Amino acid sequence: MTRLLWLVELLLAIVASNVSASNYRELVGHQIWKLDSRMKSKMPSQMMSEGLLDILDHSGPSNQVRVMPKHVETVNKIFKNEGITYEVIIDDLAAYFESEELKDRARRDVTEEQEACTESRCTKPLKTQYMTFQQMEWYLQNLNDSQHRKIDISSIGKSHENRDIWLVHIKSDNASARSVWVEGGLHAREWISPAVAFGLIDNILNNEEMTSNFDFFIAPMVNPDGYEYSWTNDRMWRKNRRDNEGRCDGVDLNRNWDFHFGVGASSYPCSETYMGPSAFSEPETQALRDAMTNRKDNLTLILSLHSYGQDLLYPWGWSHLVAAPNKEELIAAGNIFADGAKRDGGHTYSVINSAGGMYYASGATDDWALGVLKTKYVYTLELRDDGKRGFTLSTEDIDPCLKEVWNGLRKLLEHIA
Ligand code: 0X9
Ligand code: ZN
Repeated sequence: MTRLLWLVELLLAIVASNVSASNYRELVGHQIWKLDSRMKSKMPSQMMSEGLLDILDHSGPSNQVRVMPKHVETVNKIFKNEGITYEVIIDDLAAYFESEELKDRARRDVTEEQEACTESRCTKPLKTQYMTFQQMEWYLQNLNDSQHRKIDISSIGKSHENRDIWLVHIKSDNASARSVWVEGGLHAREWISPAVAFGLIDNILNNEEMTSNFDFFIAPMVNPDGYEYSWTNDRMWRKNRRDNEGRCDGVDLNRNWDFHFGVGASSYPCSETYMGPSAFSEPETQALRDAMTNRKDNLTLILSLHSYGQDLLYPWGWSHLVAAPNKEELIAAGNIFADGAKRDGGHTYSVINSAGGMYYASGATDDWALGVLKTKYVYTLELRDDGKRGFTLSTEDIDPCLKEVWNGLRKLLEHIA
């Protein structure tokens, strides 16, 4: 009898793994817990450093964490001791993602206008689908062939797995123009980030007046290995793909920059926030550092696109006890962005300090850009949503999310100009 049960279980497991899209298979049995928002404990942050759980939204509004099956018991025990209460809102992430994807697909069949991005034709970034890394390169190739006068596309370096990190420069004719830098896709699973970055490139090219005062430097996909891996193997992959020699792979590229390196980051490779063996140990952050440093004298705004939470975060992230030198102006300008974003039915974005919640984090793009490059306006923008779909944001949200960022950015740039 036990043998029969065992056989049935095995068969069920095989069926389950076959129906799982390949990038959900790793997530069988992973749970999402929603912590009681009244609890203000540093314990989850500490547990994340130890690799026991994965905080999904570092700016805090959704209070959700992912727990791997092998850690469920331990995490539950620690929470009990600490008096942290929670609700299991998803008990099998793989099954959940599959059902959401089916719904999305059914909806798309009805509503989707036909978009194309193939090797021979990719004239627009997709808005009703997320683009694969290959489609991103096809689009950039197309852009390079068609828009020579206005743009300059270059590879600023290679990832661990030898993929290019592309930088799109949309040029201004104005010799005294200041520069805007946009970074997309640093965290692999945050697919809305590159989608918005590519949408911004297209919007800027279609609105000539945008370049009358500004040069734009947009690096729309800065963690190509991690992104690819989130398509092929693990939809929740966050880090890059460094081989940590036998231990868990990957470095959190938003903990690897050399400014207060190691404060509020993990030294444990299995943690989602592993900072890496040393500051700037990663080819991806080295490439960004060098390309940004080369242009530092003209940079006036640096925007790092992430998800999720709908927050515009201003530095510092390494400590909330020290205020950024231009904190008041960062808040004032941030509110102008948020007002712009909210127009025409856009969502609400809160302007908050990166380290204001429970989670200090150092070694991020934003702190380095303010602390070392001394760029005046530096933000991390946590895009949609507020936790309902999180990283697997519906493709229905791509266009409205781009619109609100575009409206916000335009207002912000009017203010800066
Ligand atoms: O924790 C992060 O790296 C960012 N949040 S995310 O959920 N996208 O991972 C926020 C970074 C904010 N900046 C600093 N803490 N310096
Ligand atoms: Zn992120």
